[in-house]
Amino acid sequence: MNAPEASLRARQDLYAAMAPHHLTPLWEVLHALVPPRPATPCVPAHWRYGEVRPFLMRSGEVITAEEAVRRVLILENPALRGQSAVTQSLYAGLQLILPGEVAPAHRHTQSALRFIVEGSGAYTAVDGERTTMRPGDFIITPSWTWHDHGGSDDGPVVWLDGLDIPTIRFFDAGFAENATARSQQVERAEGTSFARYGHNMAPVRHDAPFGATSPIFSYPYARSREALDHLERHAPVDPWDGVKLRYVNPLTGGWPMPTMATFMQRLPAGFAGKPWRQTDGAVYSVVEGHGRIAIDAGERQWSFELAPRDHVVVPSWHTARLSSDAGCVLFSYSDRPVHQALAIHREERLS
Ligand code: GTQ
Repeated sequence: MNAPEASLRARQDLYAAMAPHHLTPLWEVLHALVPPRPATPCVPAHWRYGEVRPFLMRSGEVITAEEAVRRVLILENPALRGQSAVTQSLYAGLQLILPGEVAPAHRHTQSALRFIVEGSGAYTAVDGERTTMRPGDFIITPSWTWHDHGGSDDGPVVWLDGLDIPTIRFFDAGFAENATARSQQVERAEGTSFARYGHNMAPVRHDAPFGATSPIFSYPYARSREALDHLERHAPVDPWDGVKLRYVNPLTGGWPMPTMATFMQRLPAGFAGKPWRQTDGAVYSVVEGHGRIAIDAGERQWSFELAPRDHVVVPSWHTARLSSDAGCVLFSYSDRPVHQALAIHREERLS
């Protein structure tokens, strides 16, 4: 519908007159504001570990963990450069700690997950307890808990940092504080949280020590892998996901963190998955083996060959399909708990 020239001019005059009053007409932007389907500015992206690792190691030569506070290379969505975001709501980075180094204690309202990518024997401390890092472990730093990280005698340790930084920024709810001591005091033996909460049991008179966040702060890879192996051999394989489990908060059965969902899945050898799409954008970390993810956004397609320690982001409502010739294991996280809390989560399994 084309309005006559004169009324178009009248409209432009009106918009120009109201602009200094911080007013703007809805009808000029309505379809972009309320799109028929998610129209994310994010794009799929793949970070090959072979390409990223040399930059991480060079970072280790030019700055210490102490100077950097956190020596991290941020995985930025190519369409969101400068925003420190891998999707509109999630942050991802690869953190390096070298032998003898300490990343000093601080706390913040942003929640963090650590997924160990390379090396063993570094530790992270949360609320007076340390946990030793091993590849494939999923570790939680709950909102507003003191945390510091320390290096391993055995060599460099690299982990994926998944934080809800853009979500907290969106809500303008970020607070942070540095501790006076470099490292926090150890107050409990390593493994205490796991003994209390990690065996399908809980203390008789327990409280939830971290509120909405799981009281388990390290979910060891050996346990997750054992479960996936058993299910691959003895239970039906899902045509979309292969064998996929979600991590849980044992006190609630819900997600381990209020803002981020975490998953681990095994694609059996010869797996050729069916396509799906979901509103929660997700970040994948390849734990073991090789595979492929094909992503389709209608007008554009991507296909990424996955190798161990690679990272991939799949934005909202992009159709994705997983496959593997020889089998592989994938860890992933997304903002699904927020979608579910807002009752807007959607997922479609396609054929
Ligand atoms: O380890 O506390 O990648 O505060 C970004 C911000 C890691 C951390 C990041 C952080 C941390």
